[in-house]
Formats: sequence, structure tokens, C-alpha cells
Amino acid sequence: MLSMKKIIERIKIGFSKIKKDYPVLLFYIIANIINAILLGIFSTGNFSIRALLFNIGYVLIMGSFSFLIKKKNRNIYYFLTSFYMIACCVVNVMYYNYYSSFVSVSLLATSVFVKDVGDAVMDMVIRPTDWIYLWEFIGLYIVIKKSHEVNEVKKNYFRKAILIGVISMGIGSGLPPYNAYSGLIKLWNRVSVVDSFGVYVYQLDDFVQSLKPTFNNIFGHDKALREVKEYYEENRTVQSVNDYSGIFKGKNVITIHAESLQAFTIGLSFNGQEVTPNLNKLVSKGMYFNNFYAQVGVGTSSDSEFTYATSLLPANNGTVFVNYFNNKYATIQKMMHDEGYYVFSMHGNVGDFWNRDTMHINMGYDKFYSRSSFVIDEEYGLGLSDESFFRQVVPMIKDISTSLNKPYYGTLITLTNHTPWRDTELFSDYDLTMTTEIDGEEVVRDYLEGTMMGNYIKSVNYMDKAIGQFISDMNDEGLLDNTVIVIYGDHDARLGKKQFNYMYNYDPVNDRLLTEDDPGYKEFNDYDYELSKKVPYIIWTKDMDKGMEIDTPMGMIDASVTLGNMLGVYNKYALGKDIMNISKSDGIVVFKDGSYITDKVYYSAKNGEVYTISNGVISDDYLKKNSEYADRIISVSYDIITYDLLKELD
Ligand code: GP9
Ligand code: MN
Repeated sequence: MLSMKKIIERIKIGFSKIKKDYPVLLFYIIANIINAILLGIFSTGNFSIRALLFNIGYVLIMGSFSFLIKKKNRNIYYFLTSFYMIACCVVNVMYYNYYSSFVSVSLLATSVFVKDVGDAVMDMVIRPTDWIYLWEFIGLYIVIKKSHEVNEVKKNYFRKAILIGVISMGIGSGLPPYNAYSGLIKLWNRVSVVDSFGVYVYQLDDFVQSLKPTFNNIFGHDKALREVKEYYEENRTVQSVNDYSGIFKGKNVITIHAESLQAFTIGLSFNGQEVTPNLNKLVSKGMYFNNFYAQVGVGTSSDSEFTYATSLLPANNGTVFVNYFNNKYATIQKMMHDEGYYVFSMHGNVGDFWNRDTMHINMGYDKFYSRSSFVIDEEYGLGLSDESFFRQVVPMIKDISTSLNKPYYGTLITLTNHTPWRDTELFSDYDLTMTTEIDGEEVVRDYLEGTMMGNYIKSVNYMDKAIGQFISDMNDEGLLDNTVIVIYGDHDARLGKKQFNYMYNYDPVNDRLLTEDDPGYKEFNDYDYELSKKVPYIIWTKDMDKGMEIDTPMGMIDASVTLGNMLGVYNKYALGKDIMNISKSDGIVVFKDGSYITDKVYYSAKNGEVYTISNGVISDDYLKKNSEYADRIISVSYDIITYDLLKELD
């Protein structure tokens, strides 16, 4: 056995040999490790010894191949592989800025959307530090010019480097978190994979995983089918029977998919003016689900459409709309079609965005009216402005209602409230200043004016106005008498925590932020931030007058099940629940990464933390049971989507 002293001695000798004979390689190894560390710091902000050991292992193994290459070609190898690793860092850090997750090769097909969300990308994605990783090219060039490496091939060095790389990763594996491997295999939570294994291992893993669907029939299909069948046998549901069953049977339905509408804006006022006066009216008369969350993955808007329609969770690798658009799904659209409804969708953006042209037909819409069906007389962001959109939609619905002798189910997808809410001239002059008194004098502070939060609030106020006008126009046309209006926020608006903190803790007297020690300071921690991502879900008809708030925790996958029961339809493959049929303590919102919310806790799968929402002791059993449930419905959704299992079930 070698003593520790001897090992250190040998490492030292090895190191000085490499420094003398392979200076470029030494630089290559150090630079790529530094870049991986920088990626961690500039994305999740995390650094772990575990990830460092995996990065060292990966870079050593990559570098080891240079021992098999003659000097003439070695520099090309250094440049090409560095190019790949630098690209991993640059692309991932930019992607993280926008999506708070890491890039997947199976998403390359969707990169076209990055082009389309143009302004938002410029504002939120590209920062000067995103390019920092390029320093390595300059360093590599200088080191190559200045130093000389030996020419010959050294197979024994190659073997040793591989061995050290593997040992480094082996030591890393022994460090916590110990459940990291299931994350590596299932890739539910990309952030924790990068935190635990480093960006290079993550990208390799993602590549291997993305090949999986191609080999579905060879790997995993039978097991997946068995497990999904088992799930439905054990959880066989029947159509619920309660006070709400069939209350809307035969009525028309208009569902408004409200872009980036968050629930904190409902009921919010500034300077005595409500942000959402029209939505507030619907909330006060209709059914308002005030503890409702979107369950999206990287497919954002399209994932909300998918989760709402199918009551399944979204895809993990890629997005359903782009990568699994040909598969069979059970949707509320198909059920309504089978009930004899005319089922349509309308949206002021181009039809191929998110592959809607194809996917909407597969989902069961009879027709998708996209940008080309509208007169583009006022453009904003990604397409037609909401005001013009809703103005044009009313006569179209009128036409549908009079020319077809059947009820209709329509989805109207809004657009204007998409980030970055920059051109505020379209918005009203909604006042977001704050007035205070200093020494008896009235002072007006800018407060939210000109901030990202301020622009968002003005934009929501604009959307509210457009929806208010739509409802009033529908009423004038007599189209509300037999129609249910449904509104859901499609996902959060990706506002930063800082934006909320500023809104809640601005001190107008001193024109600064309150700190923890100041009276009136409102704490807004990471979990308050997660919980603030709630979106509204409203169901309203003209004849409702009582108003009803439902505070059971619910997710997008519960929405169409709940509405479906009111319309008298039932989806036996739904993973969500009829919220009117369960008690508050049975509500659970499962997120795609395994995190979940109940009436008692927010459980973060990312760091295994439990945030208590209501007082009371939370038992390990409770957490275990909910985590198992979360994993199971993620798994069932995943299997149905990737293996197209609904084709095989009946
Ligand atoms: C695009 C719109 C926005 O047509 O639905 O998509 P998002 O960027 O929110 O996924
Ligand atoms: Mn959206």
C-alpha cells in the first residue's frame, strides 16, 4: 500500500512532468474546470465539492485523449473540445437566465422560439458575464504560441489520466446528496443535476437521455406500459357526482388563456385604482380558485395548454407540442367535440409558433384561427394586440354561434402580457407613483413607475381592460346568455424576487428600501416567492351573483377535470382531480421537478427543504406519502408521453 506521503509525492512529480511536457494540456484542464465553476456561480449561484470532483473527472478524461494524438493534431483537439465545453457554458447560462433551468439537446428544435421572443431575450437572457467563458480561447491561443509540447503518443499517461478522472468522480459520488442518481437517470430536475454533477456531466447525460425516445421499443416500453396500467387499476376513478355535476351541460364555453397573469394582481390597488377591476368583478360573482398553480416545463404557454387539456404533467425531455405532437392524448377538446360541440382556438400569433398548427388539430380542435385569420391593425410584441384581438373575436364567435347549429367550446389565447412589457405607450396611464408627506409638504415618488414590476402591472391592467371590453361586447351581442367564461393565467411572469421585495418594502419618505430591522418590513423569502407564482382560475356565467372562493391547492391538471364535471364530461386518464369533490387537505400541486404544494407545506425537491405553510407538525410519513405520489404522477405522465401509451390503452 502506498502511504499518503508517497501519493502526494507522485502527484507532485506527475504534475511537474505534465507542466513541462504538456503545458497546453495543463492550461486546458484548469481553464475548463474554472469555466464550469463560473457557470455554477453565474447560474444557480451554487458551488459544491461534489460537482467540482465531477468536473475534474470529466475534463481529465476529455484531456486524456490528447496523449494519444501527435502534436500536429493535438492543438486542433484542444480547440474543438474546448469549443464544445465553452459552448456548454455559454448556452446554458443564457438559457438559465430565461428559463431557470438548463438546456436540453432535445429542445434544439424549439430554439426557433428564442428568435421569436426577441425583445424578452435581449432584456433577460444576454448579460455581459455570459461571454466570460470565451477567455479560454485567448488563453489557449497564447499558451500554444508560447510553449512547446512533446510530440510522441503516451498510452500509459492516457490510462493514468482516465484512472484519476474516474477516481475523482468516484470520490464525488460518495458525497451528499445521496439521492442524486435518480435525478441523473430521470432528469426531472436539471438544476439539481448540474449542482450535483457539474455542467459537463449534465450535458452528456442529457444527450444520452434524449436518445432514449428513439430506442423506446428497445428500452423501457414494456415496463412503462405495465406501470401505467397498474396506476390506472389502483387509481380507477369514476365521474364525480356532486352539486356541480352537469351544471353547465350544453352551455357554450369560452376559455381565456391569459398570458403571464399572476394571481397577486387580483384585488391589488395603487392610488385607489384597482389593477384588475374587470377580473375583480368576475371573481366577486363567480367561482374563484385562489390557490391555483400552473405546472409548466420549458414549454411554458404550450405546456399550460397541454396540462389543461389532458390533465397530465408536461414532458421532461423537450415539450409535448414540439417533440410529442403526434401522440394520442385524451383531451377536454375531444370530449366536447364528442358531445357535439364545435371546438376552436384563436390566437393573434403565427400558427406555427409552438407548433400549434399541428398540435391543436391533434388535441381535438376543429379549427385553429391564428394570425392569418385576423386583420393585424395593431401589433404588439409577438403579434396582434389583445384589444384588437378581442374586438375581432366577438363577430367571429357571433358567426360561429349563428351559422352552426351546435354549442361551441373556444380557447382564446392572449398575447400582449408577454414579457418584457416594454412599449408602455399601448398601456393606460395607470398611476404607479407613491405620494408621501415630508415636513408638511406633499412629495410624489416614482415608486414602481419605469420598473419591470411597474410595466408588468400596467400591462395586466391593459389585459384586464381588454377582457372587460370583450365581456361587455359579448353581452351586447347576446352571446353571454348561454355561455360559461373560464379564465386561467398560463404561468407566472418570471418577475424576479427583487421586484416583489421592492414593491412590498419601498420607503417613500427616505426613497429607499426598508430593511429587516425597520418597522413595516414585509419578509419575502424564497418560498414566498415560489408561492407568489400562483395564477388565477375563474369560472363565471352572467347569471352568477353570489361569488365563491375555493382555496384548495390545485394545479393546472385539476382545472379541466373540475370544469369537465360541470359540463358533464369525464376523462378516465386524467391525473388531476375534481376540486369540488375533495377536501382542502387532499389538494396537492405537483411540479415537474418533484416539488409539491399542499395546504400544509411547500416541498422543494431541488434542495430537499420543507417550508411550512400552516401551523402544525409535519410528519415524515406525510412527506414520504406526498413525495411518492408526486414521483408517481410525474412518472405516469412521462411514460404516457414518451411511449405514446394512450394508443395502447382503452
Ligand atoms: C406565443 C405565446 C407565448 O404564441 O403563447 O408563449 P410563451 O413564451 O409564454 O410560452
Ligand atoms: Mn405564456
